[in-house]
Amino acid sequence: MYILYGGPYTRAFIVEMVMAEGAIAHEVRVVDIVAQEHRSPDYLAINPAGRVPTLITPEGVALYETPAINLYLTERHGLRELAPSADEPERGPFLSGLFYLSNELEPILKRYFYPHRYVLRPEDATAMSQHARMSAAEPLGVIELRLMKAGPYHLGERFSLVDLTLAYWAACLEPTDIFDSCPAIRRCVDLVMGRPKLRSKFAEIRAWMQDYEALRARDKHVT
Ligand SMILES: N[C@@H](CCC(=O)N[C@@H](CS)C(=O)NCC(=O)O)C(=O)O
Repeated sequence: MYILYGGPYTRAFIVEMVMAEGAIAHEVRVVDIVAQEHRSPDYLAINPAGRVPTLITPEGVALYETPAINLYLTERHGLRELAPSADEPERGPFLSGLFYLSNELEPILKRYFYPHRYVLRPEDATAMSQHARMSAAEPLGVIELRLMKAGPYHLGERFSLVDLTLAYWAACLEPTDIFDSCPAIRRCVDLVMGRPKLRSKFAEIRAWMQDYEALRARDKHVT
């Protein structure tokens, strides 16, 4: 049985959605990042990076880095619908799309959600968050162009893990107007959010994002 260290406010939900799509049995152990549980000695012994998620395989190996965990699961469980295999022509664009999200978009979102970590003076945190919000427009613009050209999904008519990952970030950013000028992204995300196996997961994300925004309004230094 897999053990997924994750829970609310974290991208462990992307892994949970892969598990849901593939009907993969697993146990979730909640790591409350607001309560700093990801920095506890017990959790650091499992993942010294102090980041969530961590997946423990049935063999007891600890895996980290969300796209790596997801690729591992899709390959191990033959989830061809989520990830084209190496002999399919879509494999290259699939990997490019997935790595683009993790290398270009996600670091900017770190600055958006945790601005206090990137400034020398606490009073600059709001400006850092606003700057990150503006910077996100660049990679989102690239994704928008790709989807306009080849959509509705990253791989045309074929849904994949890239779209699921994008939809997770879209759900986290829903309280902002960031997608107002990205109709192709909106369309892709709406299609993903409407998938029967994922609907309830996105409802959960929306609910905890409301709590998270309320926490951030009270304390900009959440985590
Ligand atoms: N590159 C890692 C990043 C993991 C990550 O930053 N997770 C967030 C939750 S979404 C986290 O652990 N935040 C707590 C912190 O940064 O202190 C991945 O893709 O899994």
